Amino acid sequence: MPDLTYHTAGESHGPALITLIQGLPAGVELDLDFINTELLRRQGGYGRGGRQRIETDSIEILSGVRRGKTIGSPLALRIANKDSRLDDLSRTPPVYRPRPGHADLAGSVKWLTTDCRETLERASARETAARTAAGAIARCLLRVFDIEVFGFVRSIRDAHWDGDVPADDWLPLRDKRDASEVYCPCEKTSAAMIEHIRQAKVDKDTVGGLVEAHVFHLPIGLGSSMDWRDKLDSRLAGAVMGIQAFKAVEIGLGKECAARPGSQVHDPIRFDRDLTETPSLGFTRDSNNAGGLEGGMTNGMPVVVRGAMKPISTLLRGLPSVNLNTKDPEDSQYERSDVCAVSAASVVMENVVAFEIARAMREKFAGDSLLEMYENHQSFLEKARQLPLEPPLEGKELA
Ligand code: EPS
Repeated sequence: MPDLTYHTAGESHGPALITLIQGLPAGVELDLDFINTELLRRQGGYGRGGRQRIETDSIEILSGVRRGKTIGSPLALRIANKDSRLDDLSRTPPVYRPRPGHADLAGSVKWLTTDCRETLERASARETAARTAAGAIARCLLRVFDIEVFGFVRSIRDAHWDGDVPADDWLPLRDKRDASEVYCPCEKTSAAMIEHIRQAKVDKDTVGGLVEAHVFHLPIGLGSSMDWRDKLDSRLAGAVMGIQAFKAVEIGLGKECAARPGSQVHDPIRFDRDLTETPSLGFTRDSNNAGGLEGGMTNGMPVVVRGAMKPISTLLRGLPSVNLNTKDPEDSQYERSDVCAVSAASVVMENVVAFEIARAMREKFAGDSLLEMYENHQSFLEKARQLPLEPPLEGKELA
């Protein structure tokens, strides 16, 4: 079974971020403009700090690609850090006063140091550029199967957009999102979100929010119910919780399920013969409370994942803390940071979700080349459309 995986390396102020992807089939055409546009979007969003004015993130491919297409070998890429100064003690001094909410305290104790910088350089959300690149590359593969991912900001503090994302008409929402400084598809809610961020800046505070990703045109049966490790919802949750500063993940209706009776949670199943040629094979639902996943497998409805990002833990005004060398009470140290990075997080989530979907597609359809994978996909859909493949066994003599 080909396992599509990736690793990242790199510190926030080291020379570069590195992504290593393994398990891509040969023949995937990389759309560099698309990948770099995702990196640019990740750098944006109202409320970002000074770092983004220094960097212009773009990928340099080091291996795995020939003439613009993957060749089946490990794909390595590099994103340069223009603000590279990790060893310059005057510009990148030690940090002795840990920030509540950041990795500083736990990491310093874990790695037996009082200099939080040893931890924070890697814990920094700068690393999400490397993950965004991995996801954007995975999307070049997903595109061949018409699978698309749409991520946006659902809320910042109490400014919440409660609009729907219709599976058959979501593209206008993407345009609206792209016109919003905070990546929310509603102008009015965007204005309220911006006001929260502006006020937080005045108060030397920070704000968090909810981000959401929808995945369209998925075949039924990605993931598996056979082992908890293979459940796609479990893997998506892990990928999303792995994003810096995320504190909760929901699929579909999420925690709201717990407050409703079954009749108001589970999505009634229907069949529409006119839709048999679509990836849902004709199965439709009145609602999508399950968020496209039942038993850890895709069910033909869009996959809907929501993540909660806490406010950035670097506050300009500091928070009560302790000097790790003296153990005396002192406020936490300020490191250049963002007032709000929820918009950026929506891009990161969109892309890490895409990577997990691509991974599940590789598992189900395998193939060393894209052509083989594509044919496996087509042949599966064809067989699934023909169900039942054998006459039912009921009433038959089993000789
Ligand atoms: C980030 C780069 C960082 C931070 C931010 C995200 O750059 P610097 O530390 O040089 O200002 O702005 O990091 C964090 C939010 C964090 O928690 O460390 C980026 O490129 O996204």
